[in-house]
Amino acid sequence: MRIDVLTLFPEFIDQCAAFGVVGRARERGLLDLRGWNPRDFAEGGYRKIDDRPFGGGPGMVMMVEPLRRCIRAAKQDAAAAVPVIYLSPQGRPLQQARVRELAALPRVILLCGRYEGVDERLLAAEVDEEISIGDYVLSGGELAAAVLVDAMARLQEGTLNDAESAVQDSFEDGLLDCPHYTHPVNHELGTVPEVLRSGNHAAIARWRRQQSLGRTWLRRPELLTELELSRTDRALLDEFRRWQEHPAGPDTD
Ligand code: 4HQ
Repeated sequence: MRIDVLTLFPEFIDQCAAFGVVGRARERGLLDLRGWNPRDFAEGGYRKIDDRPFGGGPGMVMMVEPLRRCIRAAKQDAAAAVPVIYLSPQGRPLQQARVRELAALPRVILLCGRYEGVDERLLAAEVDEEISIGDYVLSGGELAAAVLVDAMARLQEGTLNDAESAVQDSFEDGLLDCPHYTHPVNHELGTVPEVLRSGNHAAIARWRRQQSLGRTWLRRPELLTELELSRTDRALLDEFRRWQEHPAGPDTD
């Protein structure tokens, strides 16, 4: 997959793929990440890319033309249409389902705004989709773009090892992940649940599924309303809820 990122700070984007899973995707040739600086497409000695907002008010607005030329350059050798995505709090909140769809595309262009944002005419004419990474304010779109690059890169076929397989992740089945433990078994902060050391793979799978269901119910109940739980899942969740109400078990009340 090729991702072109338009930003006043292209070095920021280079850092995205410098290490870890995203770095590995790039090393393996599964990710082609390119930075473009709209300032390189600005005119005049000052190479001005922003100006004051009409109507007054604080801050600056990124101008149409440098961005338009930059988008044109990034699209230049594209075989087919490349979607342009603008990162902004006004966008659709990012979810794993959309990450999966975008990660399956051959190319995307990510547009990062700074200051108060981008002239609305550029957004209307050139942007296909606005995405938000959450209801908070960043000082620029770069961190949001980095989030999207990371989430798409790790889904590129051949990026994750078997051990890192994406199928078990939070959200892949609409549920939060289960708890994880490693050595030592006994620690002053607690003991590893017996079932995980039992070697009983069916019991382990059942426990993990139950923990995923239970945590989703406790922490993100709205996620459960979007799922059609199977009879088995409903039984697991009911049992979890009963434990939640009577932690020491039904015998001791
Ligand atoms: N910004 N999700 C304002 C964000 C943001 C977000 C990016 C700040 C765009 C102009 N982007 N600039 N939240 O806060 O994506």
